[in-house]
Amino acid sequence: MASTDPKHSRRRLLVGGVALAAAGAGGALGWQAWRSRPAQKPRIVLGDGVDTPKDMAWVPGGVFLMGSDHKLAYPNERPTHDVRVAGFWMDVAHVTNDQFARFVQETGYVTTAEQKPDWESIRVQLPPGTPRPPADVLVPGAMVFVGTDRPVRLDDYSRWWRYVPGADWRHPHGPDSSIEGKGRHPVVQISYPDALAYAKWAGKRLPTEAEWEFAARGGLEQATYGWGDELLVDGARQANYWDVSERRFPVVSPRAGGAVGTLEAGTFPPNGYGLLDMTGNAWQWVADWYRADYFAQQAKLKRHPIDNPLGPGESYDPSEPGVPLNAPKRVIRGGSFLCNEDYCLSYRPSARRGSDPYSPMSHLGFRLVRT
Ligand SMILES: [Cu+2]
Repeated sequence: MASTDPKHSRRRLLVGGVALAAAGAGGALGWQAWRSRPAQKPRIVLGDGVDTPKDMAWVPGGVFLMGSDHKLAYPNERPTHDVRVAGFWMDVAHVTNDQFARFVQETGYVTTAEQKPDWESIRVQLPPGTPRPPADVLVPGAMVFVGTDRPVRLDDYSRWWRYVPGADWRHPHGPDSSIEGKGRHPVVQISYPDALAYAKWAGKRLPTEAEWEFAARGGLEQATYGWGDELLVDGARQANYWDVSERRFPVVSPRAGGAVGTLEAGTFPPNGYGLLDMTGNAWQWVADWYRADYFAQQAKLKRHPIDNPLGPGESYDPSEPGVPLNAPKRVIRGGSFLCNEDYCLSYRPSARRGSDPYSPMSHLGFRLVRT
């Protein structure tokens, strides 16, 4: 991409700057998401790569209302409760294909998707007593969003998700796909252990769920979206999600517009802390175990705000029939290019889901923090 591309120069300004006043940057570049709440306008502070970490933004921490009681909120986001997080640095964008390639080059790391699946990690996600499948079924691969060629009932995601042998981070949609030209896209097909391995190499860590939500809110208390209460800003989309006004989910026929996927970081404006794609584009692993009722438990605690919560001690998810309630799941946040109003409205800062830590997916990546 030419360096004169406005997306690029915008991004360079972002990561090159040390401290951009949000008002100045917003006005000059047309990012005006915070205009409606001037009192909460945070200052964007970006690492300079000298005294402070490169390509990371400072998230100041503080007390905030975690979760949501909004009409769009799912039960697992309820109720709101006071949480305090300490300040931290956070990656401005998802870890990209280029960055992950450097890690693999230096360490020789082999991701979960590239290895023969481990029966033990599969077994715990299945009803007790499920027989071990024949060995030739357990081949390296990953879950790929394949979509449908016509509208379908949205009650069974196996209509649009498939286990594809040979899918991995270099071939996110299967062996015939590639990441050529996608160096600055989020790396996907990353398991939770893959994210941890990268984090160790990079000297960073996954955010806690509370840190992630504090960061995703961009300084806006209880706004519906990361940029405010309205989906569109001056008629423009603010994130990479599935727009049901353009096409039915999950139809990917050529007539409907063909394949969907991740977009390069910087396609949409940053949030109040200078973070890109905190919602939409690709889901992000966070550190915590997932419990659907965790927020309800937290809200019942006597002392608020709750200081730097680290999540529950084990998983609980009643939302997937056939999967044991306590099957291990980690929290994923932010939603993806697939999220939409008709099926899973997860490009909201409070939206949360549990995901099998050993199951890489074509809509799931990560970003890291440092304290
Ligand atoms: Cu979704």
